Amino acid sequence: MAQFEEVSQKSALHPKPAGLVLQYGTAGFRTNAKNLDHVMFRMGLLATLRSKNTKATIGVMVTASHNPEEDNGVKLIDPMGEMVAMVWEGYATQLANAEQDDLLPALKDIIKREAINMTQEALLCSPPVLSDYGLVTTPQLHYMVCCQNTQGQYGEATVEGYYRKLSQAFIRLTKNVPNRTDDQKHLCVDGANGIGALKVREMERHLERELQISLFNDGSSGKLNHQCGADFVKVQQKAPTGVEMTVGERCCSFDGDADRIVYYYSSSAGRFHLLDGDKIATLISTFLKELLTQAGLDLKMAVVQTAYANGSSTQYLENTMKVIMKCTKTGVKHLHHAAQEFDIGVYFESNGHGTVLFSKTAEQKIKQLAEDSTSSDEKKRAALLLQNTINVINQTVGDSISDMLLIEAILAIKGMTVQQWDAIYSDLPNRQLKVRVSNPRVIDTTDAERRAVSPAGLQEAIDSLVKKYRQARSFVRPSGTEDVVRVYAEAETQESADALAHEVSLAVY
Ligand code: 16G
Ligand code: ZN
Repeated sequence: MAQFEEVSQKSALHPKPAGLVLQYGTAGFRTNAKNLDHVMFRMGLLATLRSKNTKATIGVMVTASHNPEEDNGVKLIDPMGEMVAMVWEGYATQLANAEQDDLLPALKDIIKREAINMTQEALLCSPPVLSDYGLVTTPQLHYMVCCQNTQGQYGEATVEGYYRKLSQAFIRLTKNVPNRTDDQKHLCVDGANGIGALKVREMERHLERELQISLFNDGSSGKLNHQCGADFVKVQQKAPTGVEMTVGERCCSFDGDADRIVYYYSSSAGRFHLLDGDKIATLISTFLKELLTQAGLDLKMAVVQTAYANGSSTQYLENTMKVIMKCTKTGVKHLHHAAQEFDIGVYFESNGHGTVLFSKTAEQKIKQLAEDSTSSDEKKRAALLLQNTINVINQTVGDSISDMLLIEAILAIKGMTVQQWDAIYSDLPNRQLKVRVSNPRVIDTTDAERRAVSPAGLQEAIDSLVKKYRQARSFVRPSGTEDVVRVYAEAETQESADALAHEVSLAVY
């Protein structure tokens, strides 16, 4: 067929570097930008096939998220705004690694396996190609793909539509909160010198001064993700450079493509306080649980975390808040799928990636109650708050801007300071290390990455090290984005957590 010949000719213009082998990892392909030309071309092909296969619009996001500036990445977004289905990740790896002569057979193999009708029209939306949305954040693209495929039911499939939907909900949530001071309306944002900086400025114009942002690391001078951004703050447990923090002031950091957020402040003693994804999940689930009780709605809510969740957060949510807790493997797709099992699924990774999912039933029950003229004022108020909460949330994926608006609204409604939020529970001191070994994948894990099943003897070694410390826990897992093994340890004191992490990393060699 002529179309295959054309693919072959065009592909020769985007040659694969000899010997290069890449993998569609936890969140797509990600490596030095100079090695990605052939991958970008081939992901265009794969996205076309996926679109024909699903008869829906597919998203192609070009970003390296929180990686250094010289890196780039690409990932595909499925029709409902979700990460592309697992079996297609395998196809992506296959296509990316095919030598020029093997490309057509690889394409034909996918077409055959998925029984794709090649006469079916393909629809794509992506920043730099085809239906071109220009520069947008990762979650904005997820949102627009979902809107496009639900005929606008989820919202209008434009960036403006996104701003309008989220800002209206935020204003409804906050406008009638009495006595909000200027301090409460003010927030410092570290844009990681990424796209989120540009977009949060655009969003701010829609917020009618209900939120006033001091924006730092806005991309005008600093380097992307360099000494700043959510990943830097979380891993280093310190403030980003470029942010002028005053004591006690609420600050947050986005990552490079604005799908993660962490909050922090510094105390008068100069101590840095981090409020990560676990604290965010706690704040949001507590708020939702209170509203469900007030509304008298019997909906099943769960919080989904990963092995990295601080032990104190799990303990607090499970034992004090009596919330259903789930633990999954690292990577948004795993948390997202687990959260879909409930009426309301709150999911967050400690690194600040997360959102809330509402089932159709939950949304309907909330809507019914909000419109029911016979229900009490208290119930109605709770139902309206829940409705606006749903609209401020980007349910397709974790979203720095949307999460920020939700958190700001909750703090406003509850009249809570960042210090009060922080005091809900105290984090157990913890340490993360990475270990370079010749083949990280010899480590195989089970129980949502909390236990190692191979190599033999490793888990027993970890168990006996953990026993030496109080309130201790540790696990190891191969990274899905770097060629390293990650080690996590937590314990009663920072010294113990540091020592345990160090000892476990020695056991990995
Ligand atoms: C990717 C994942 C993130 C995960 C991280 C783990 C998405 C969108 N992003 O950034 O959720 O926490 O990888 O990296 O899924 P690691 O495997 O190197 O520890
Ligand atoms: Zn990201």
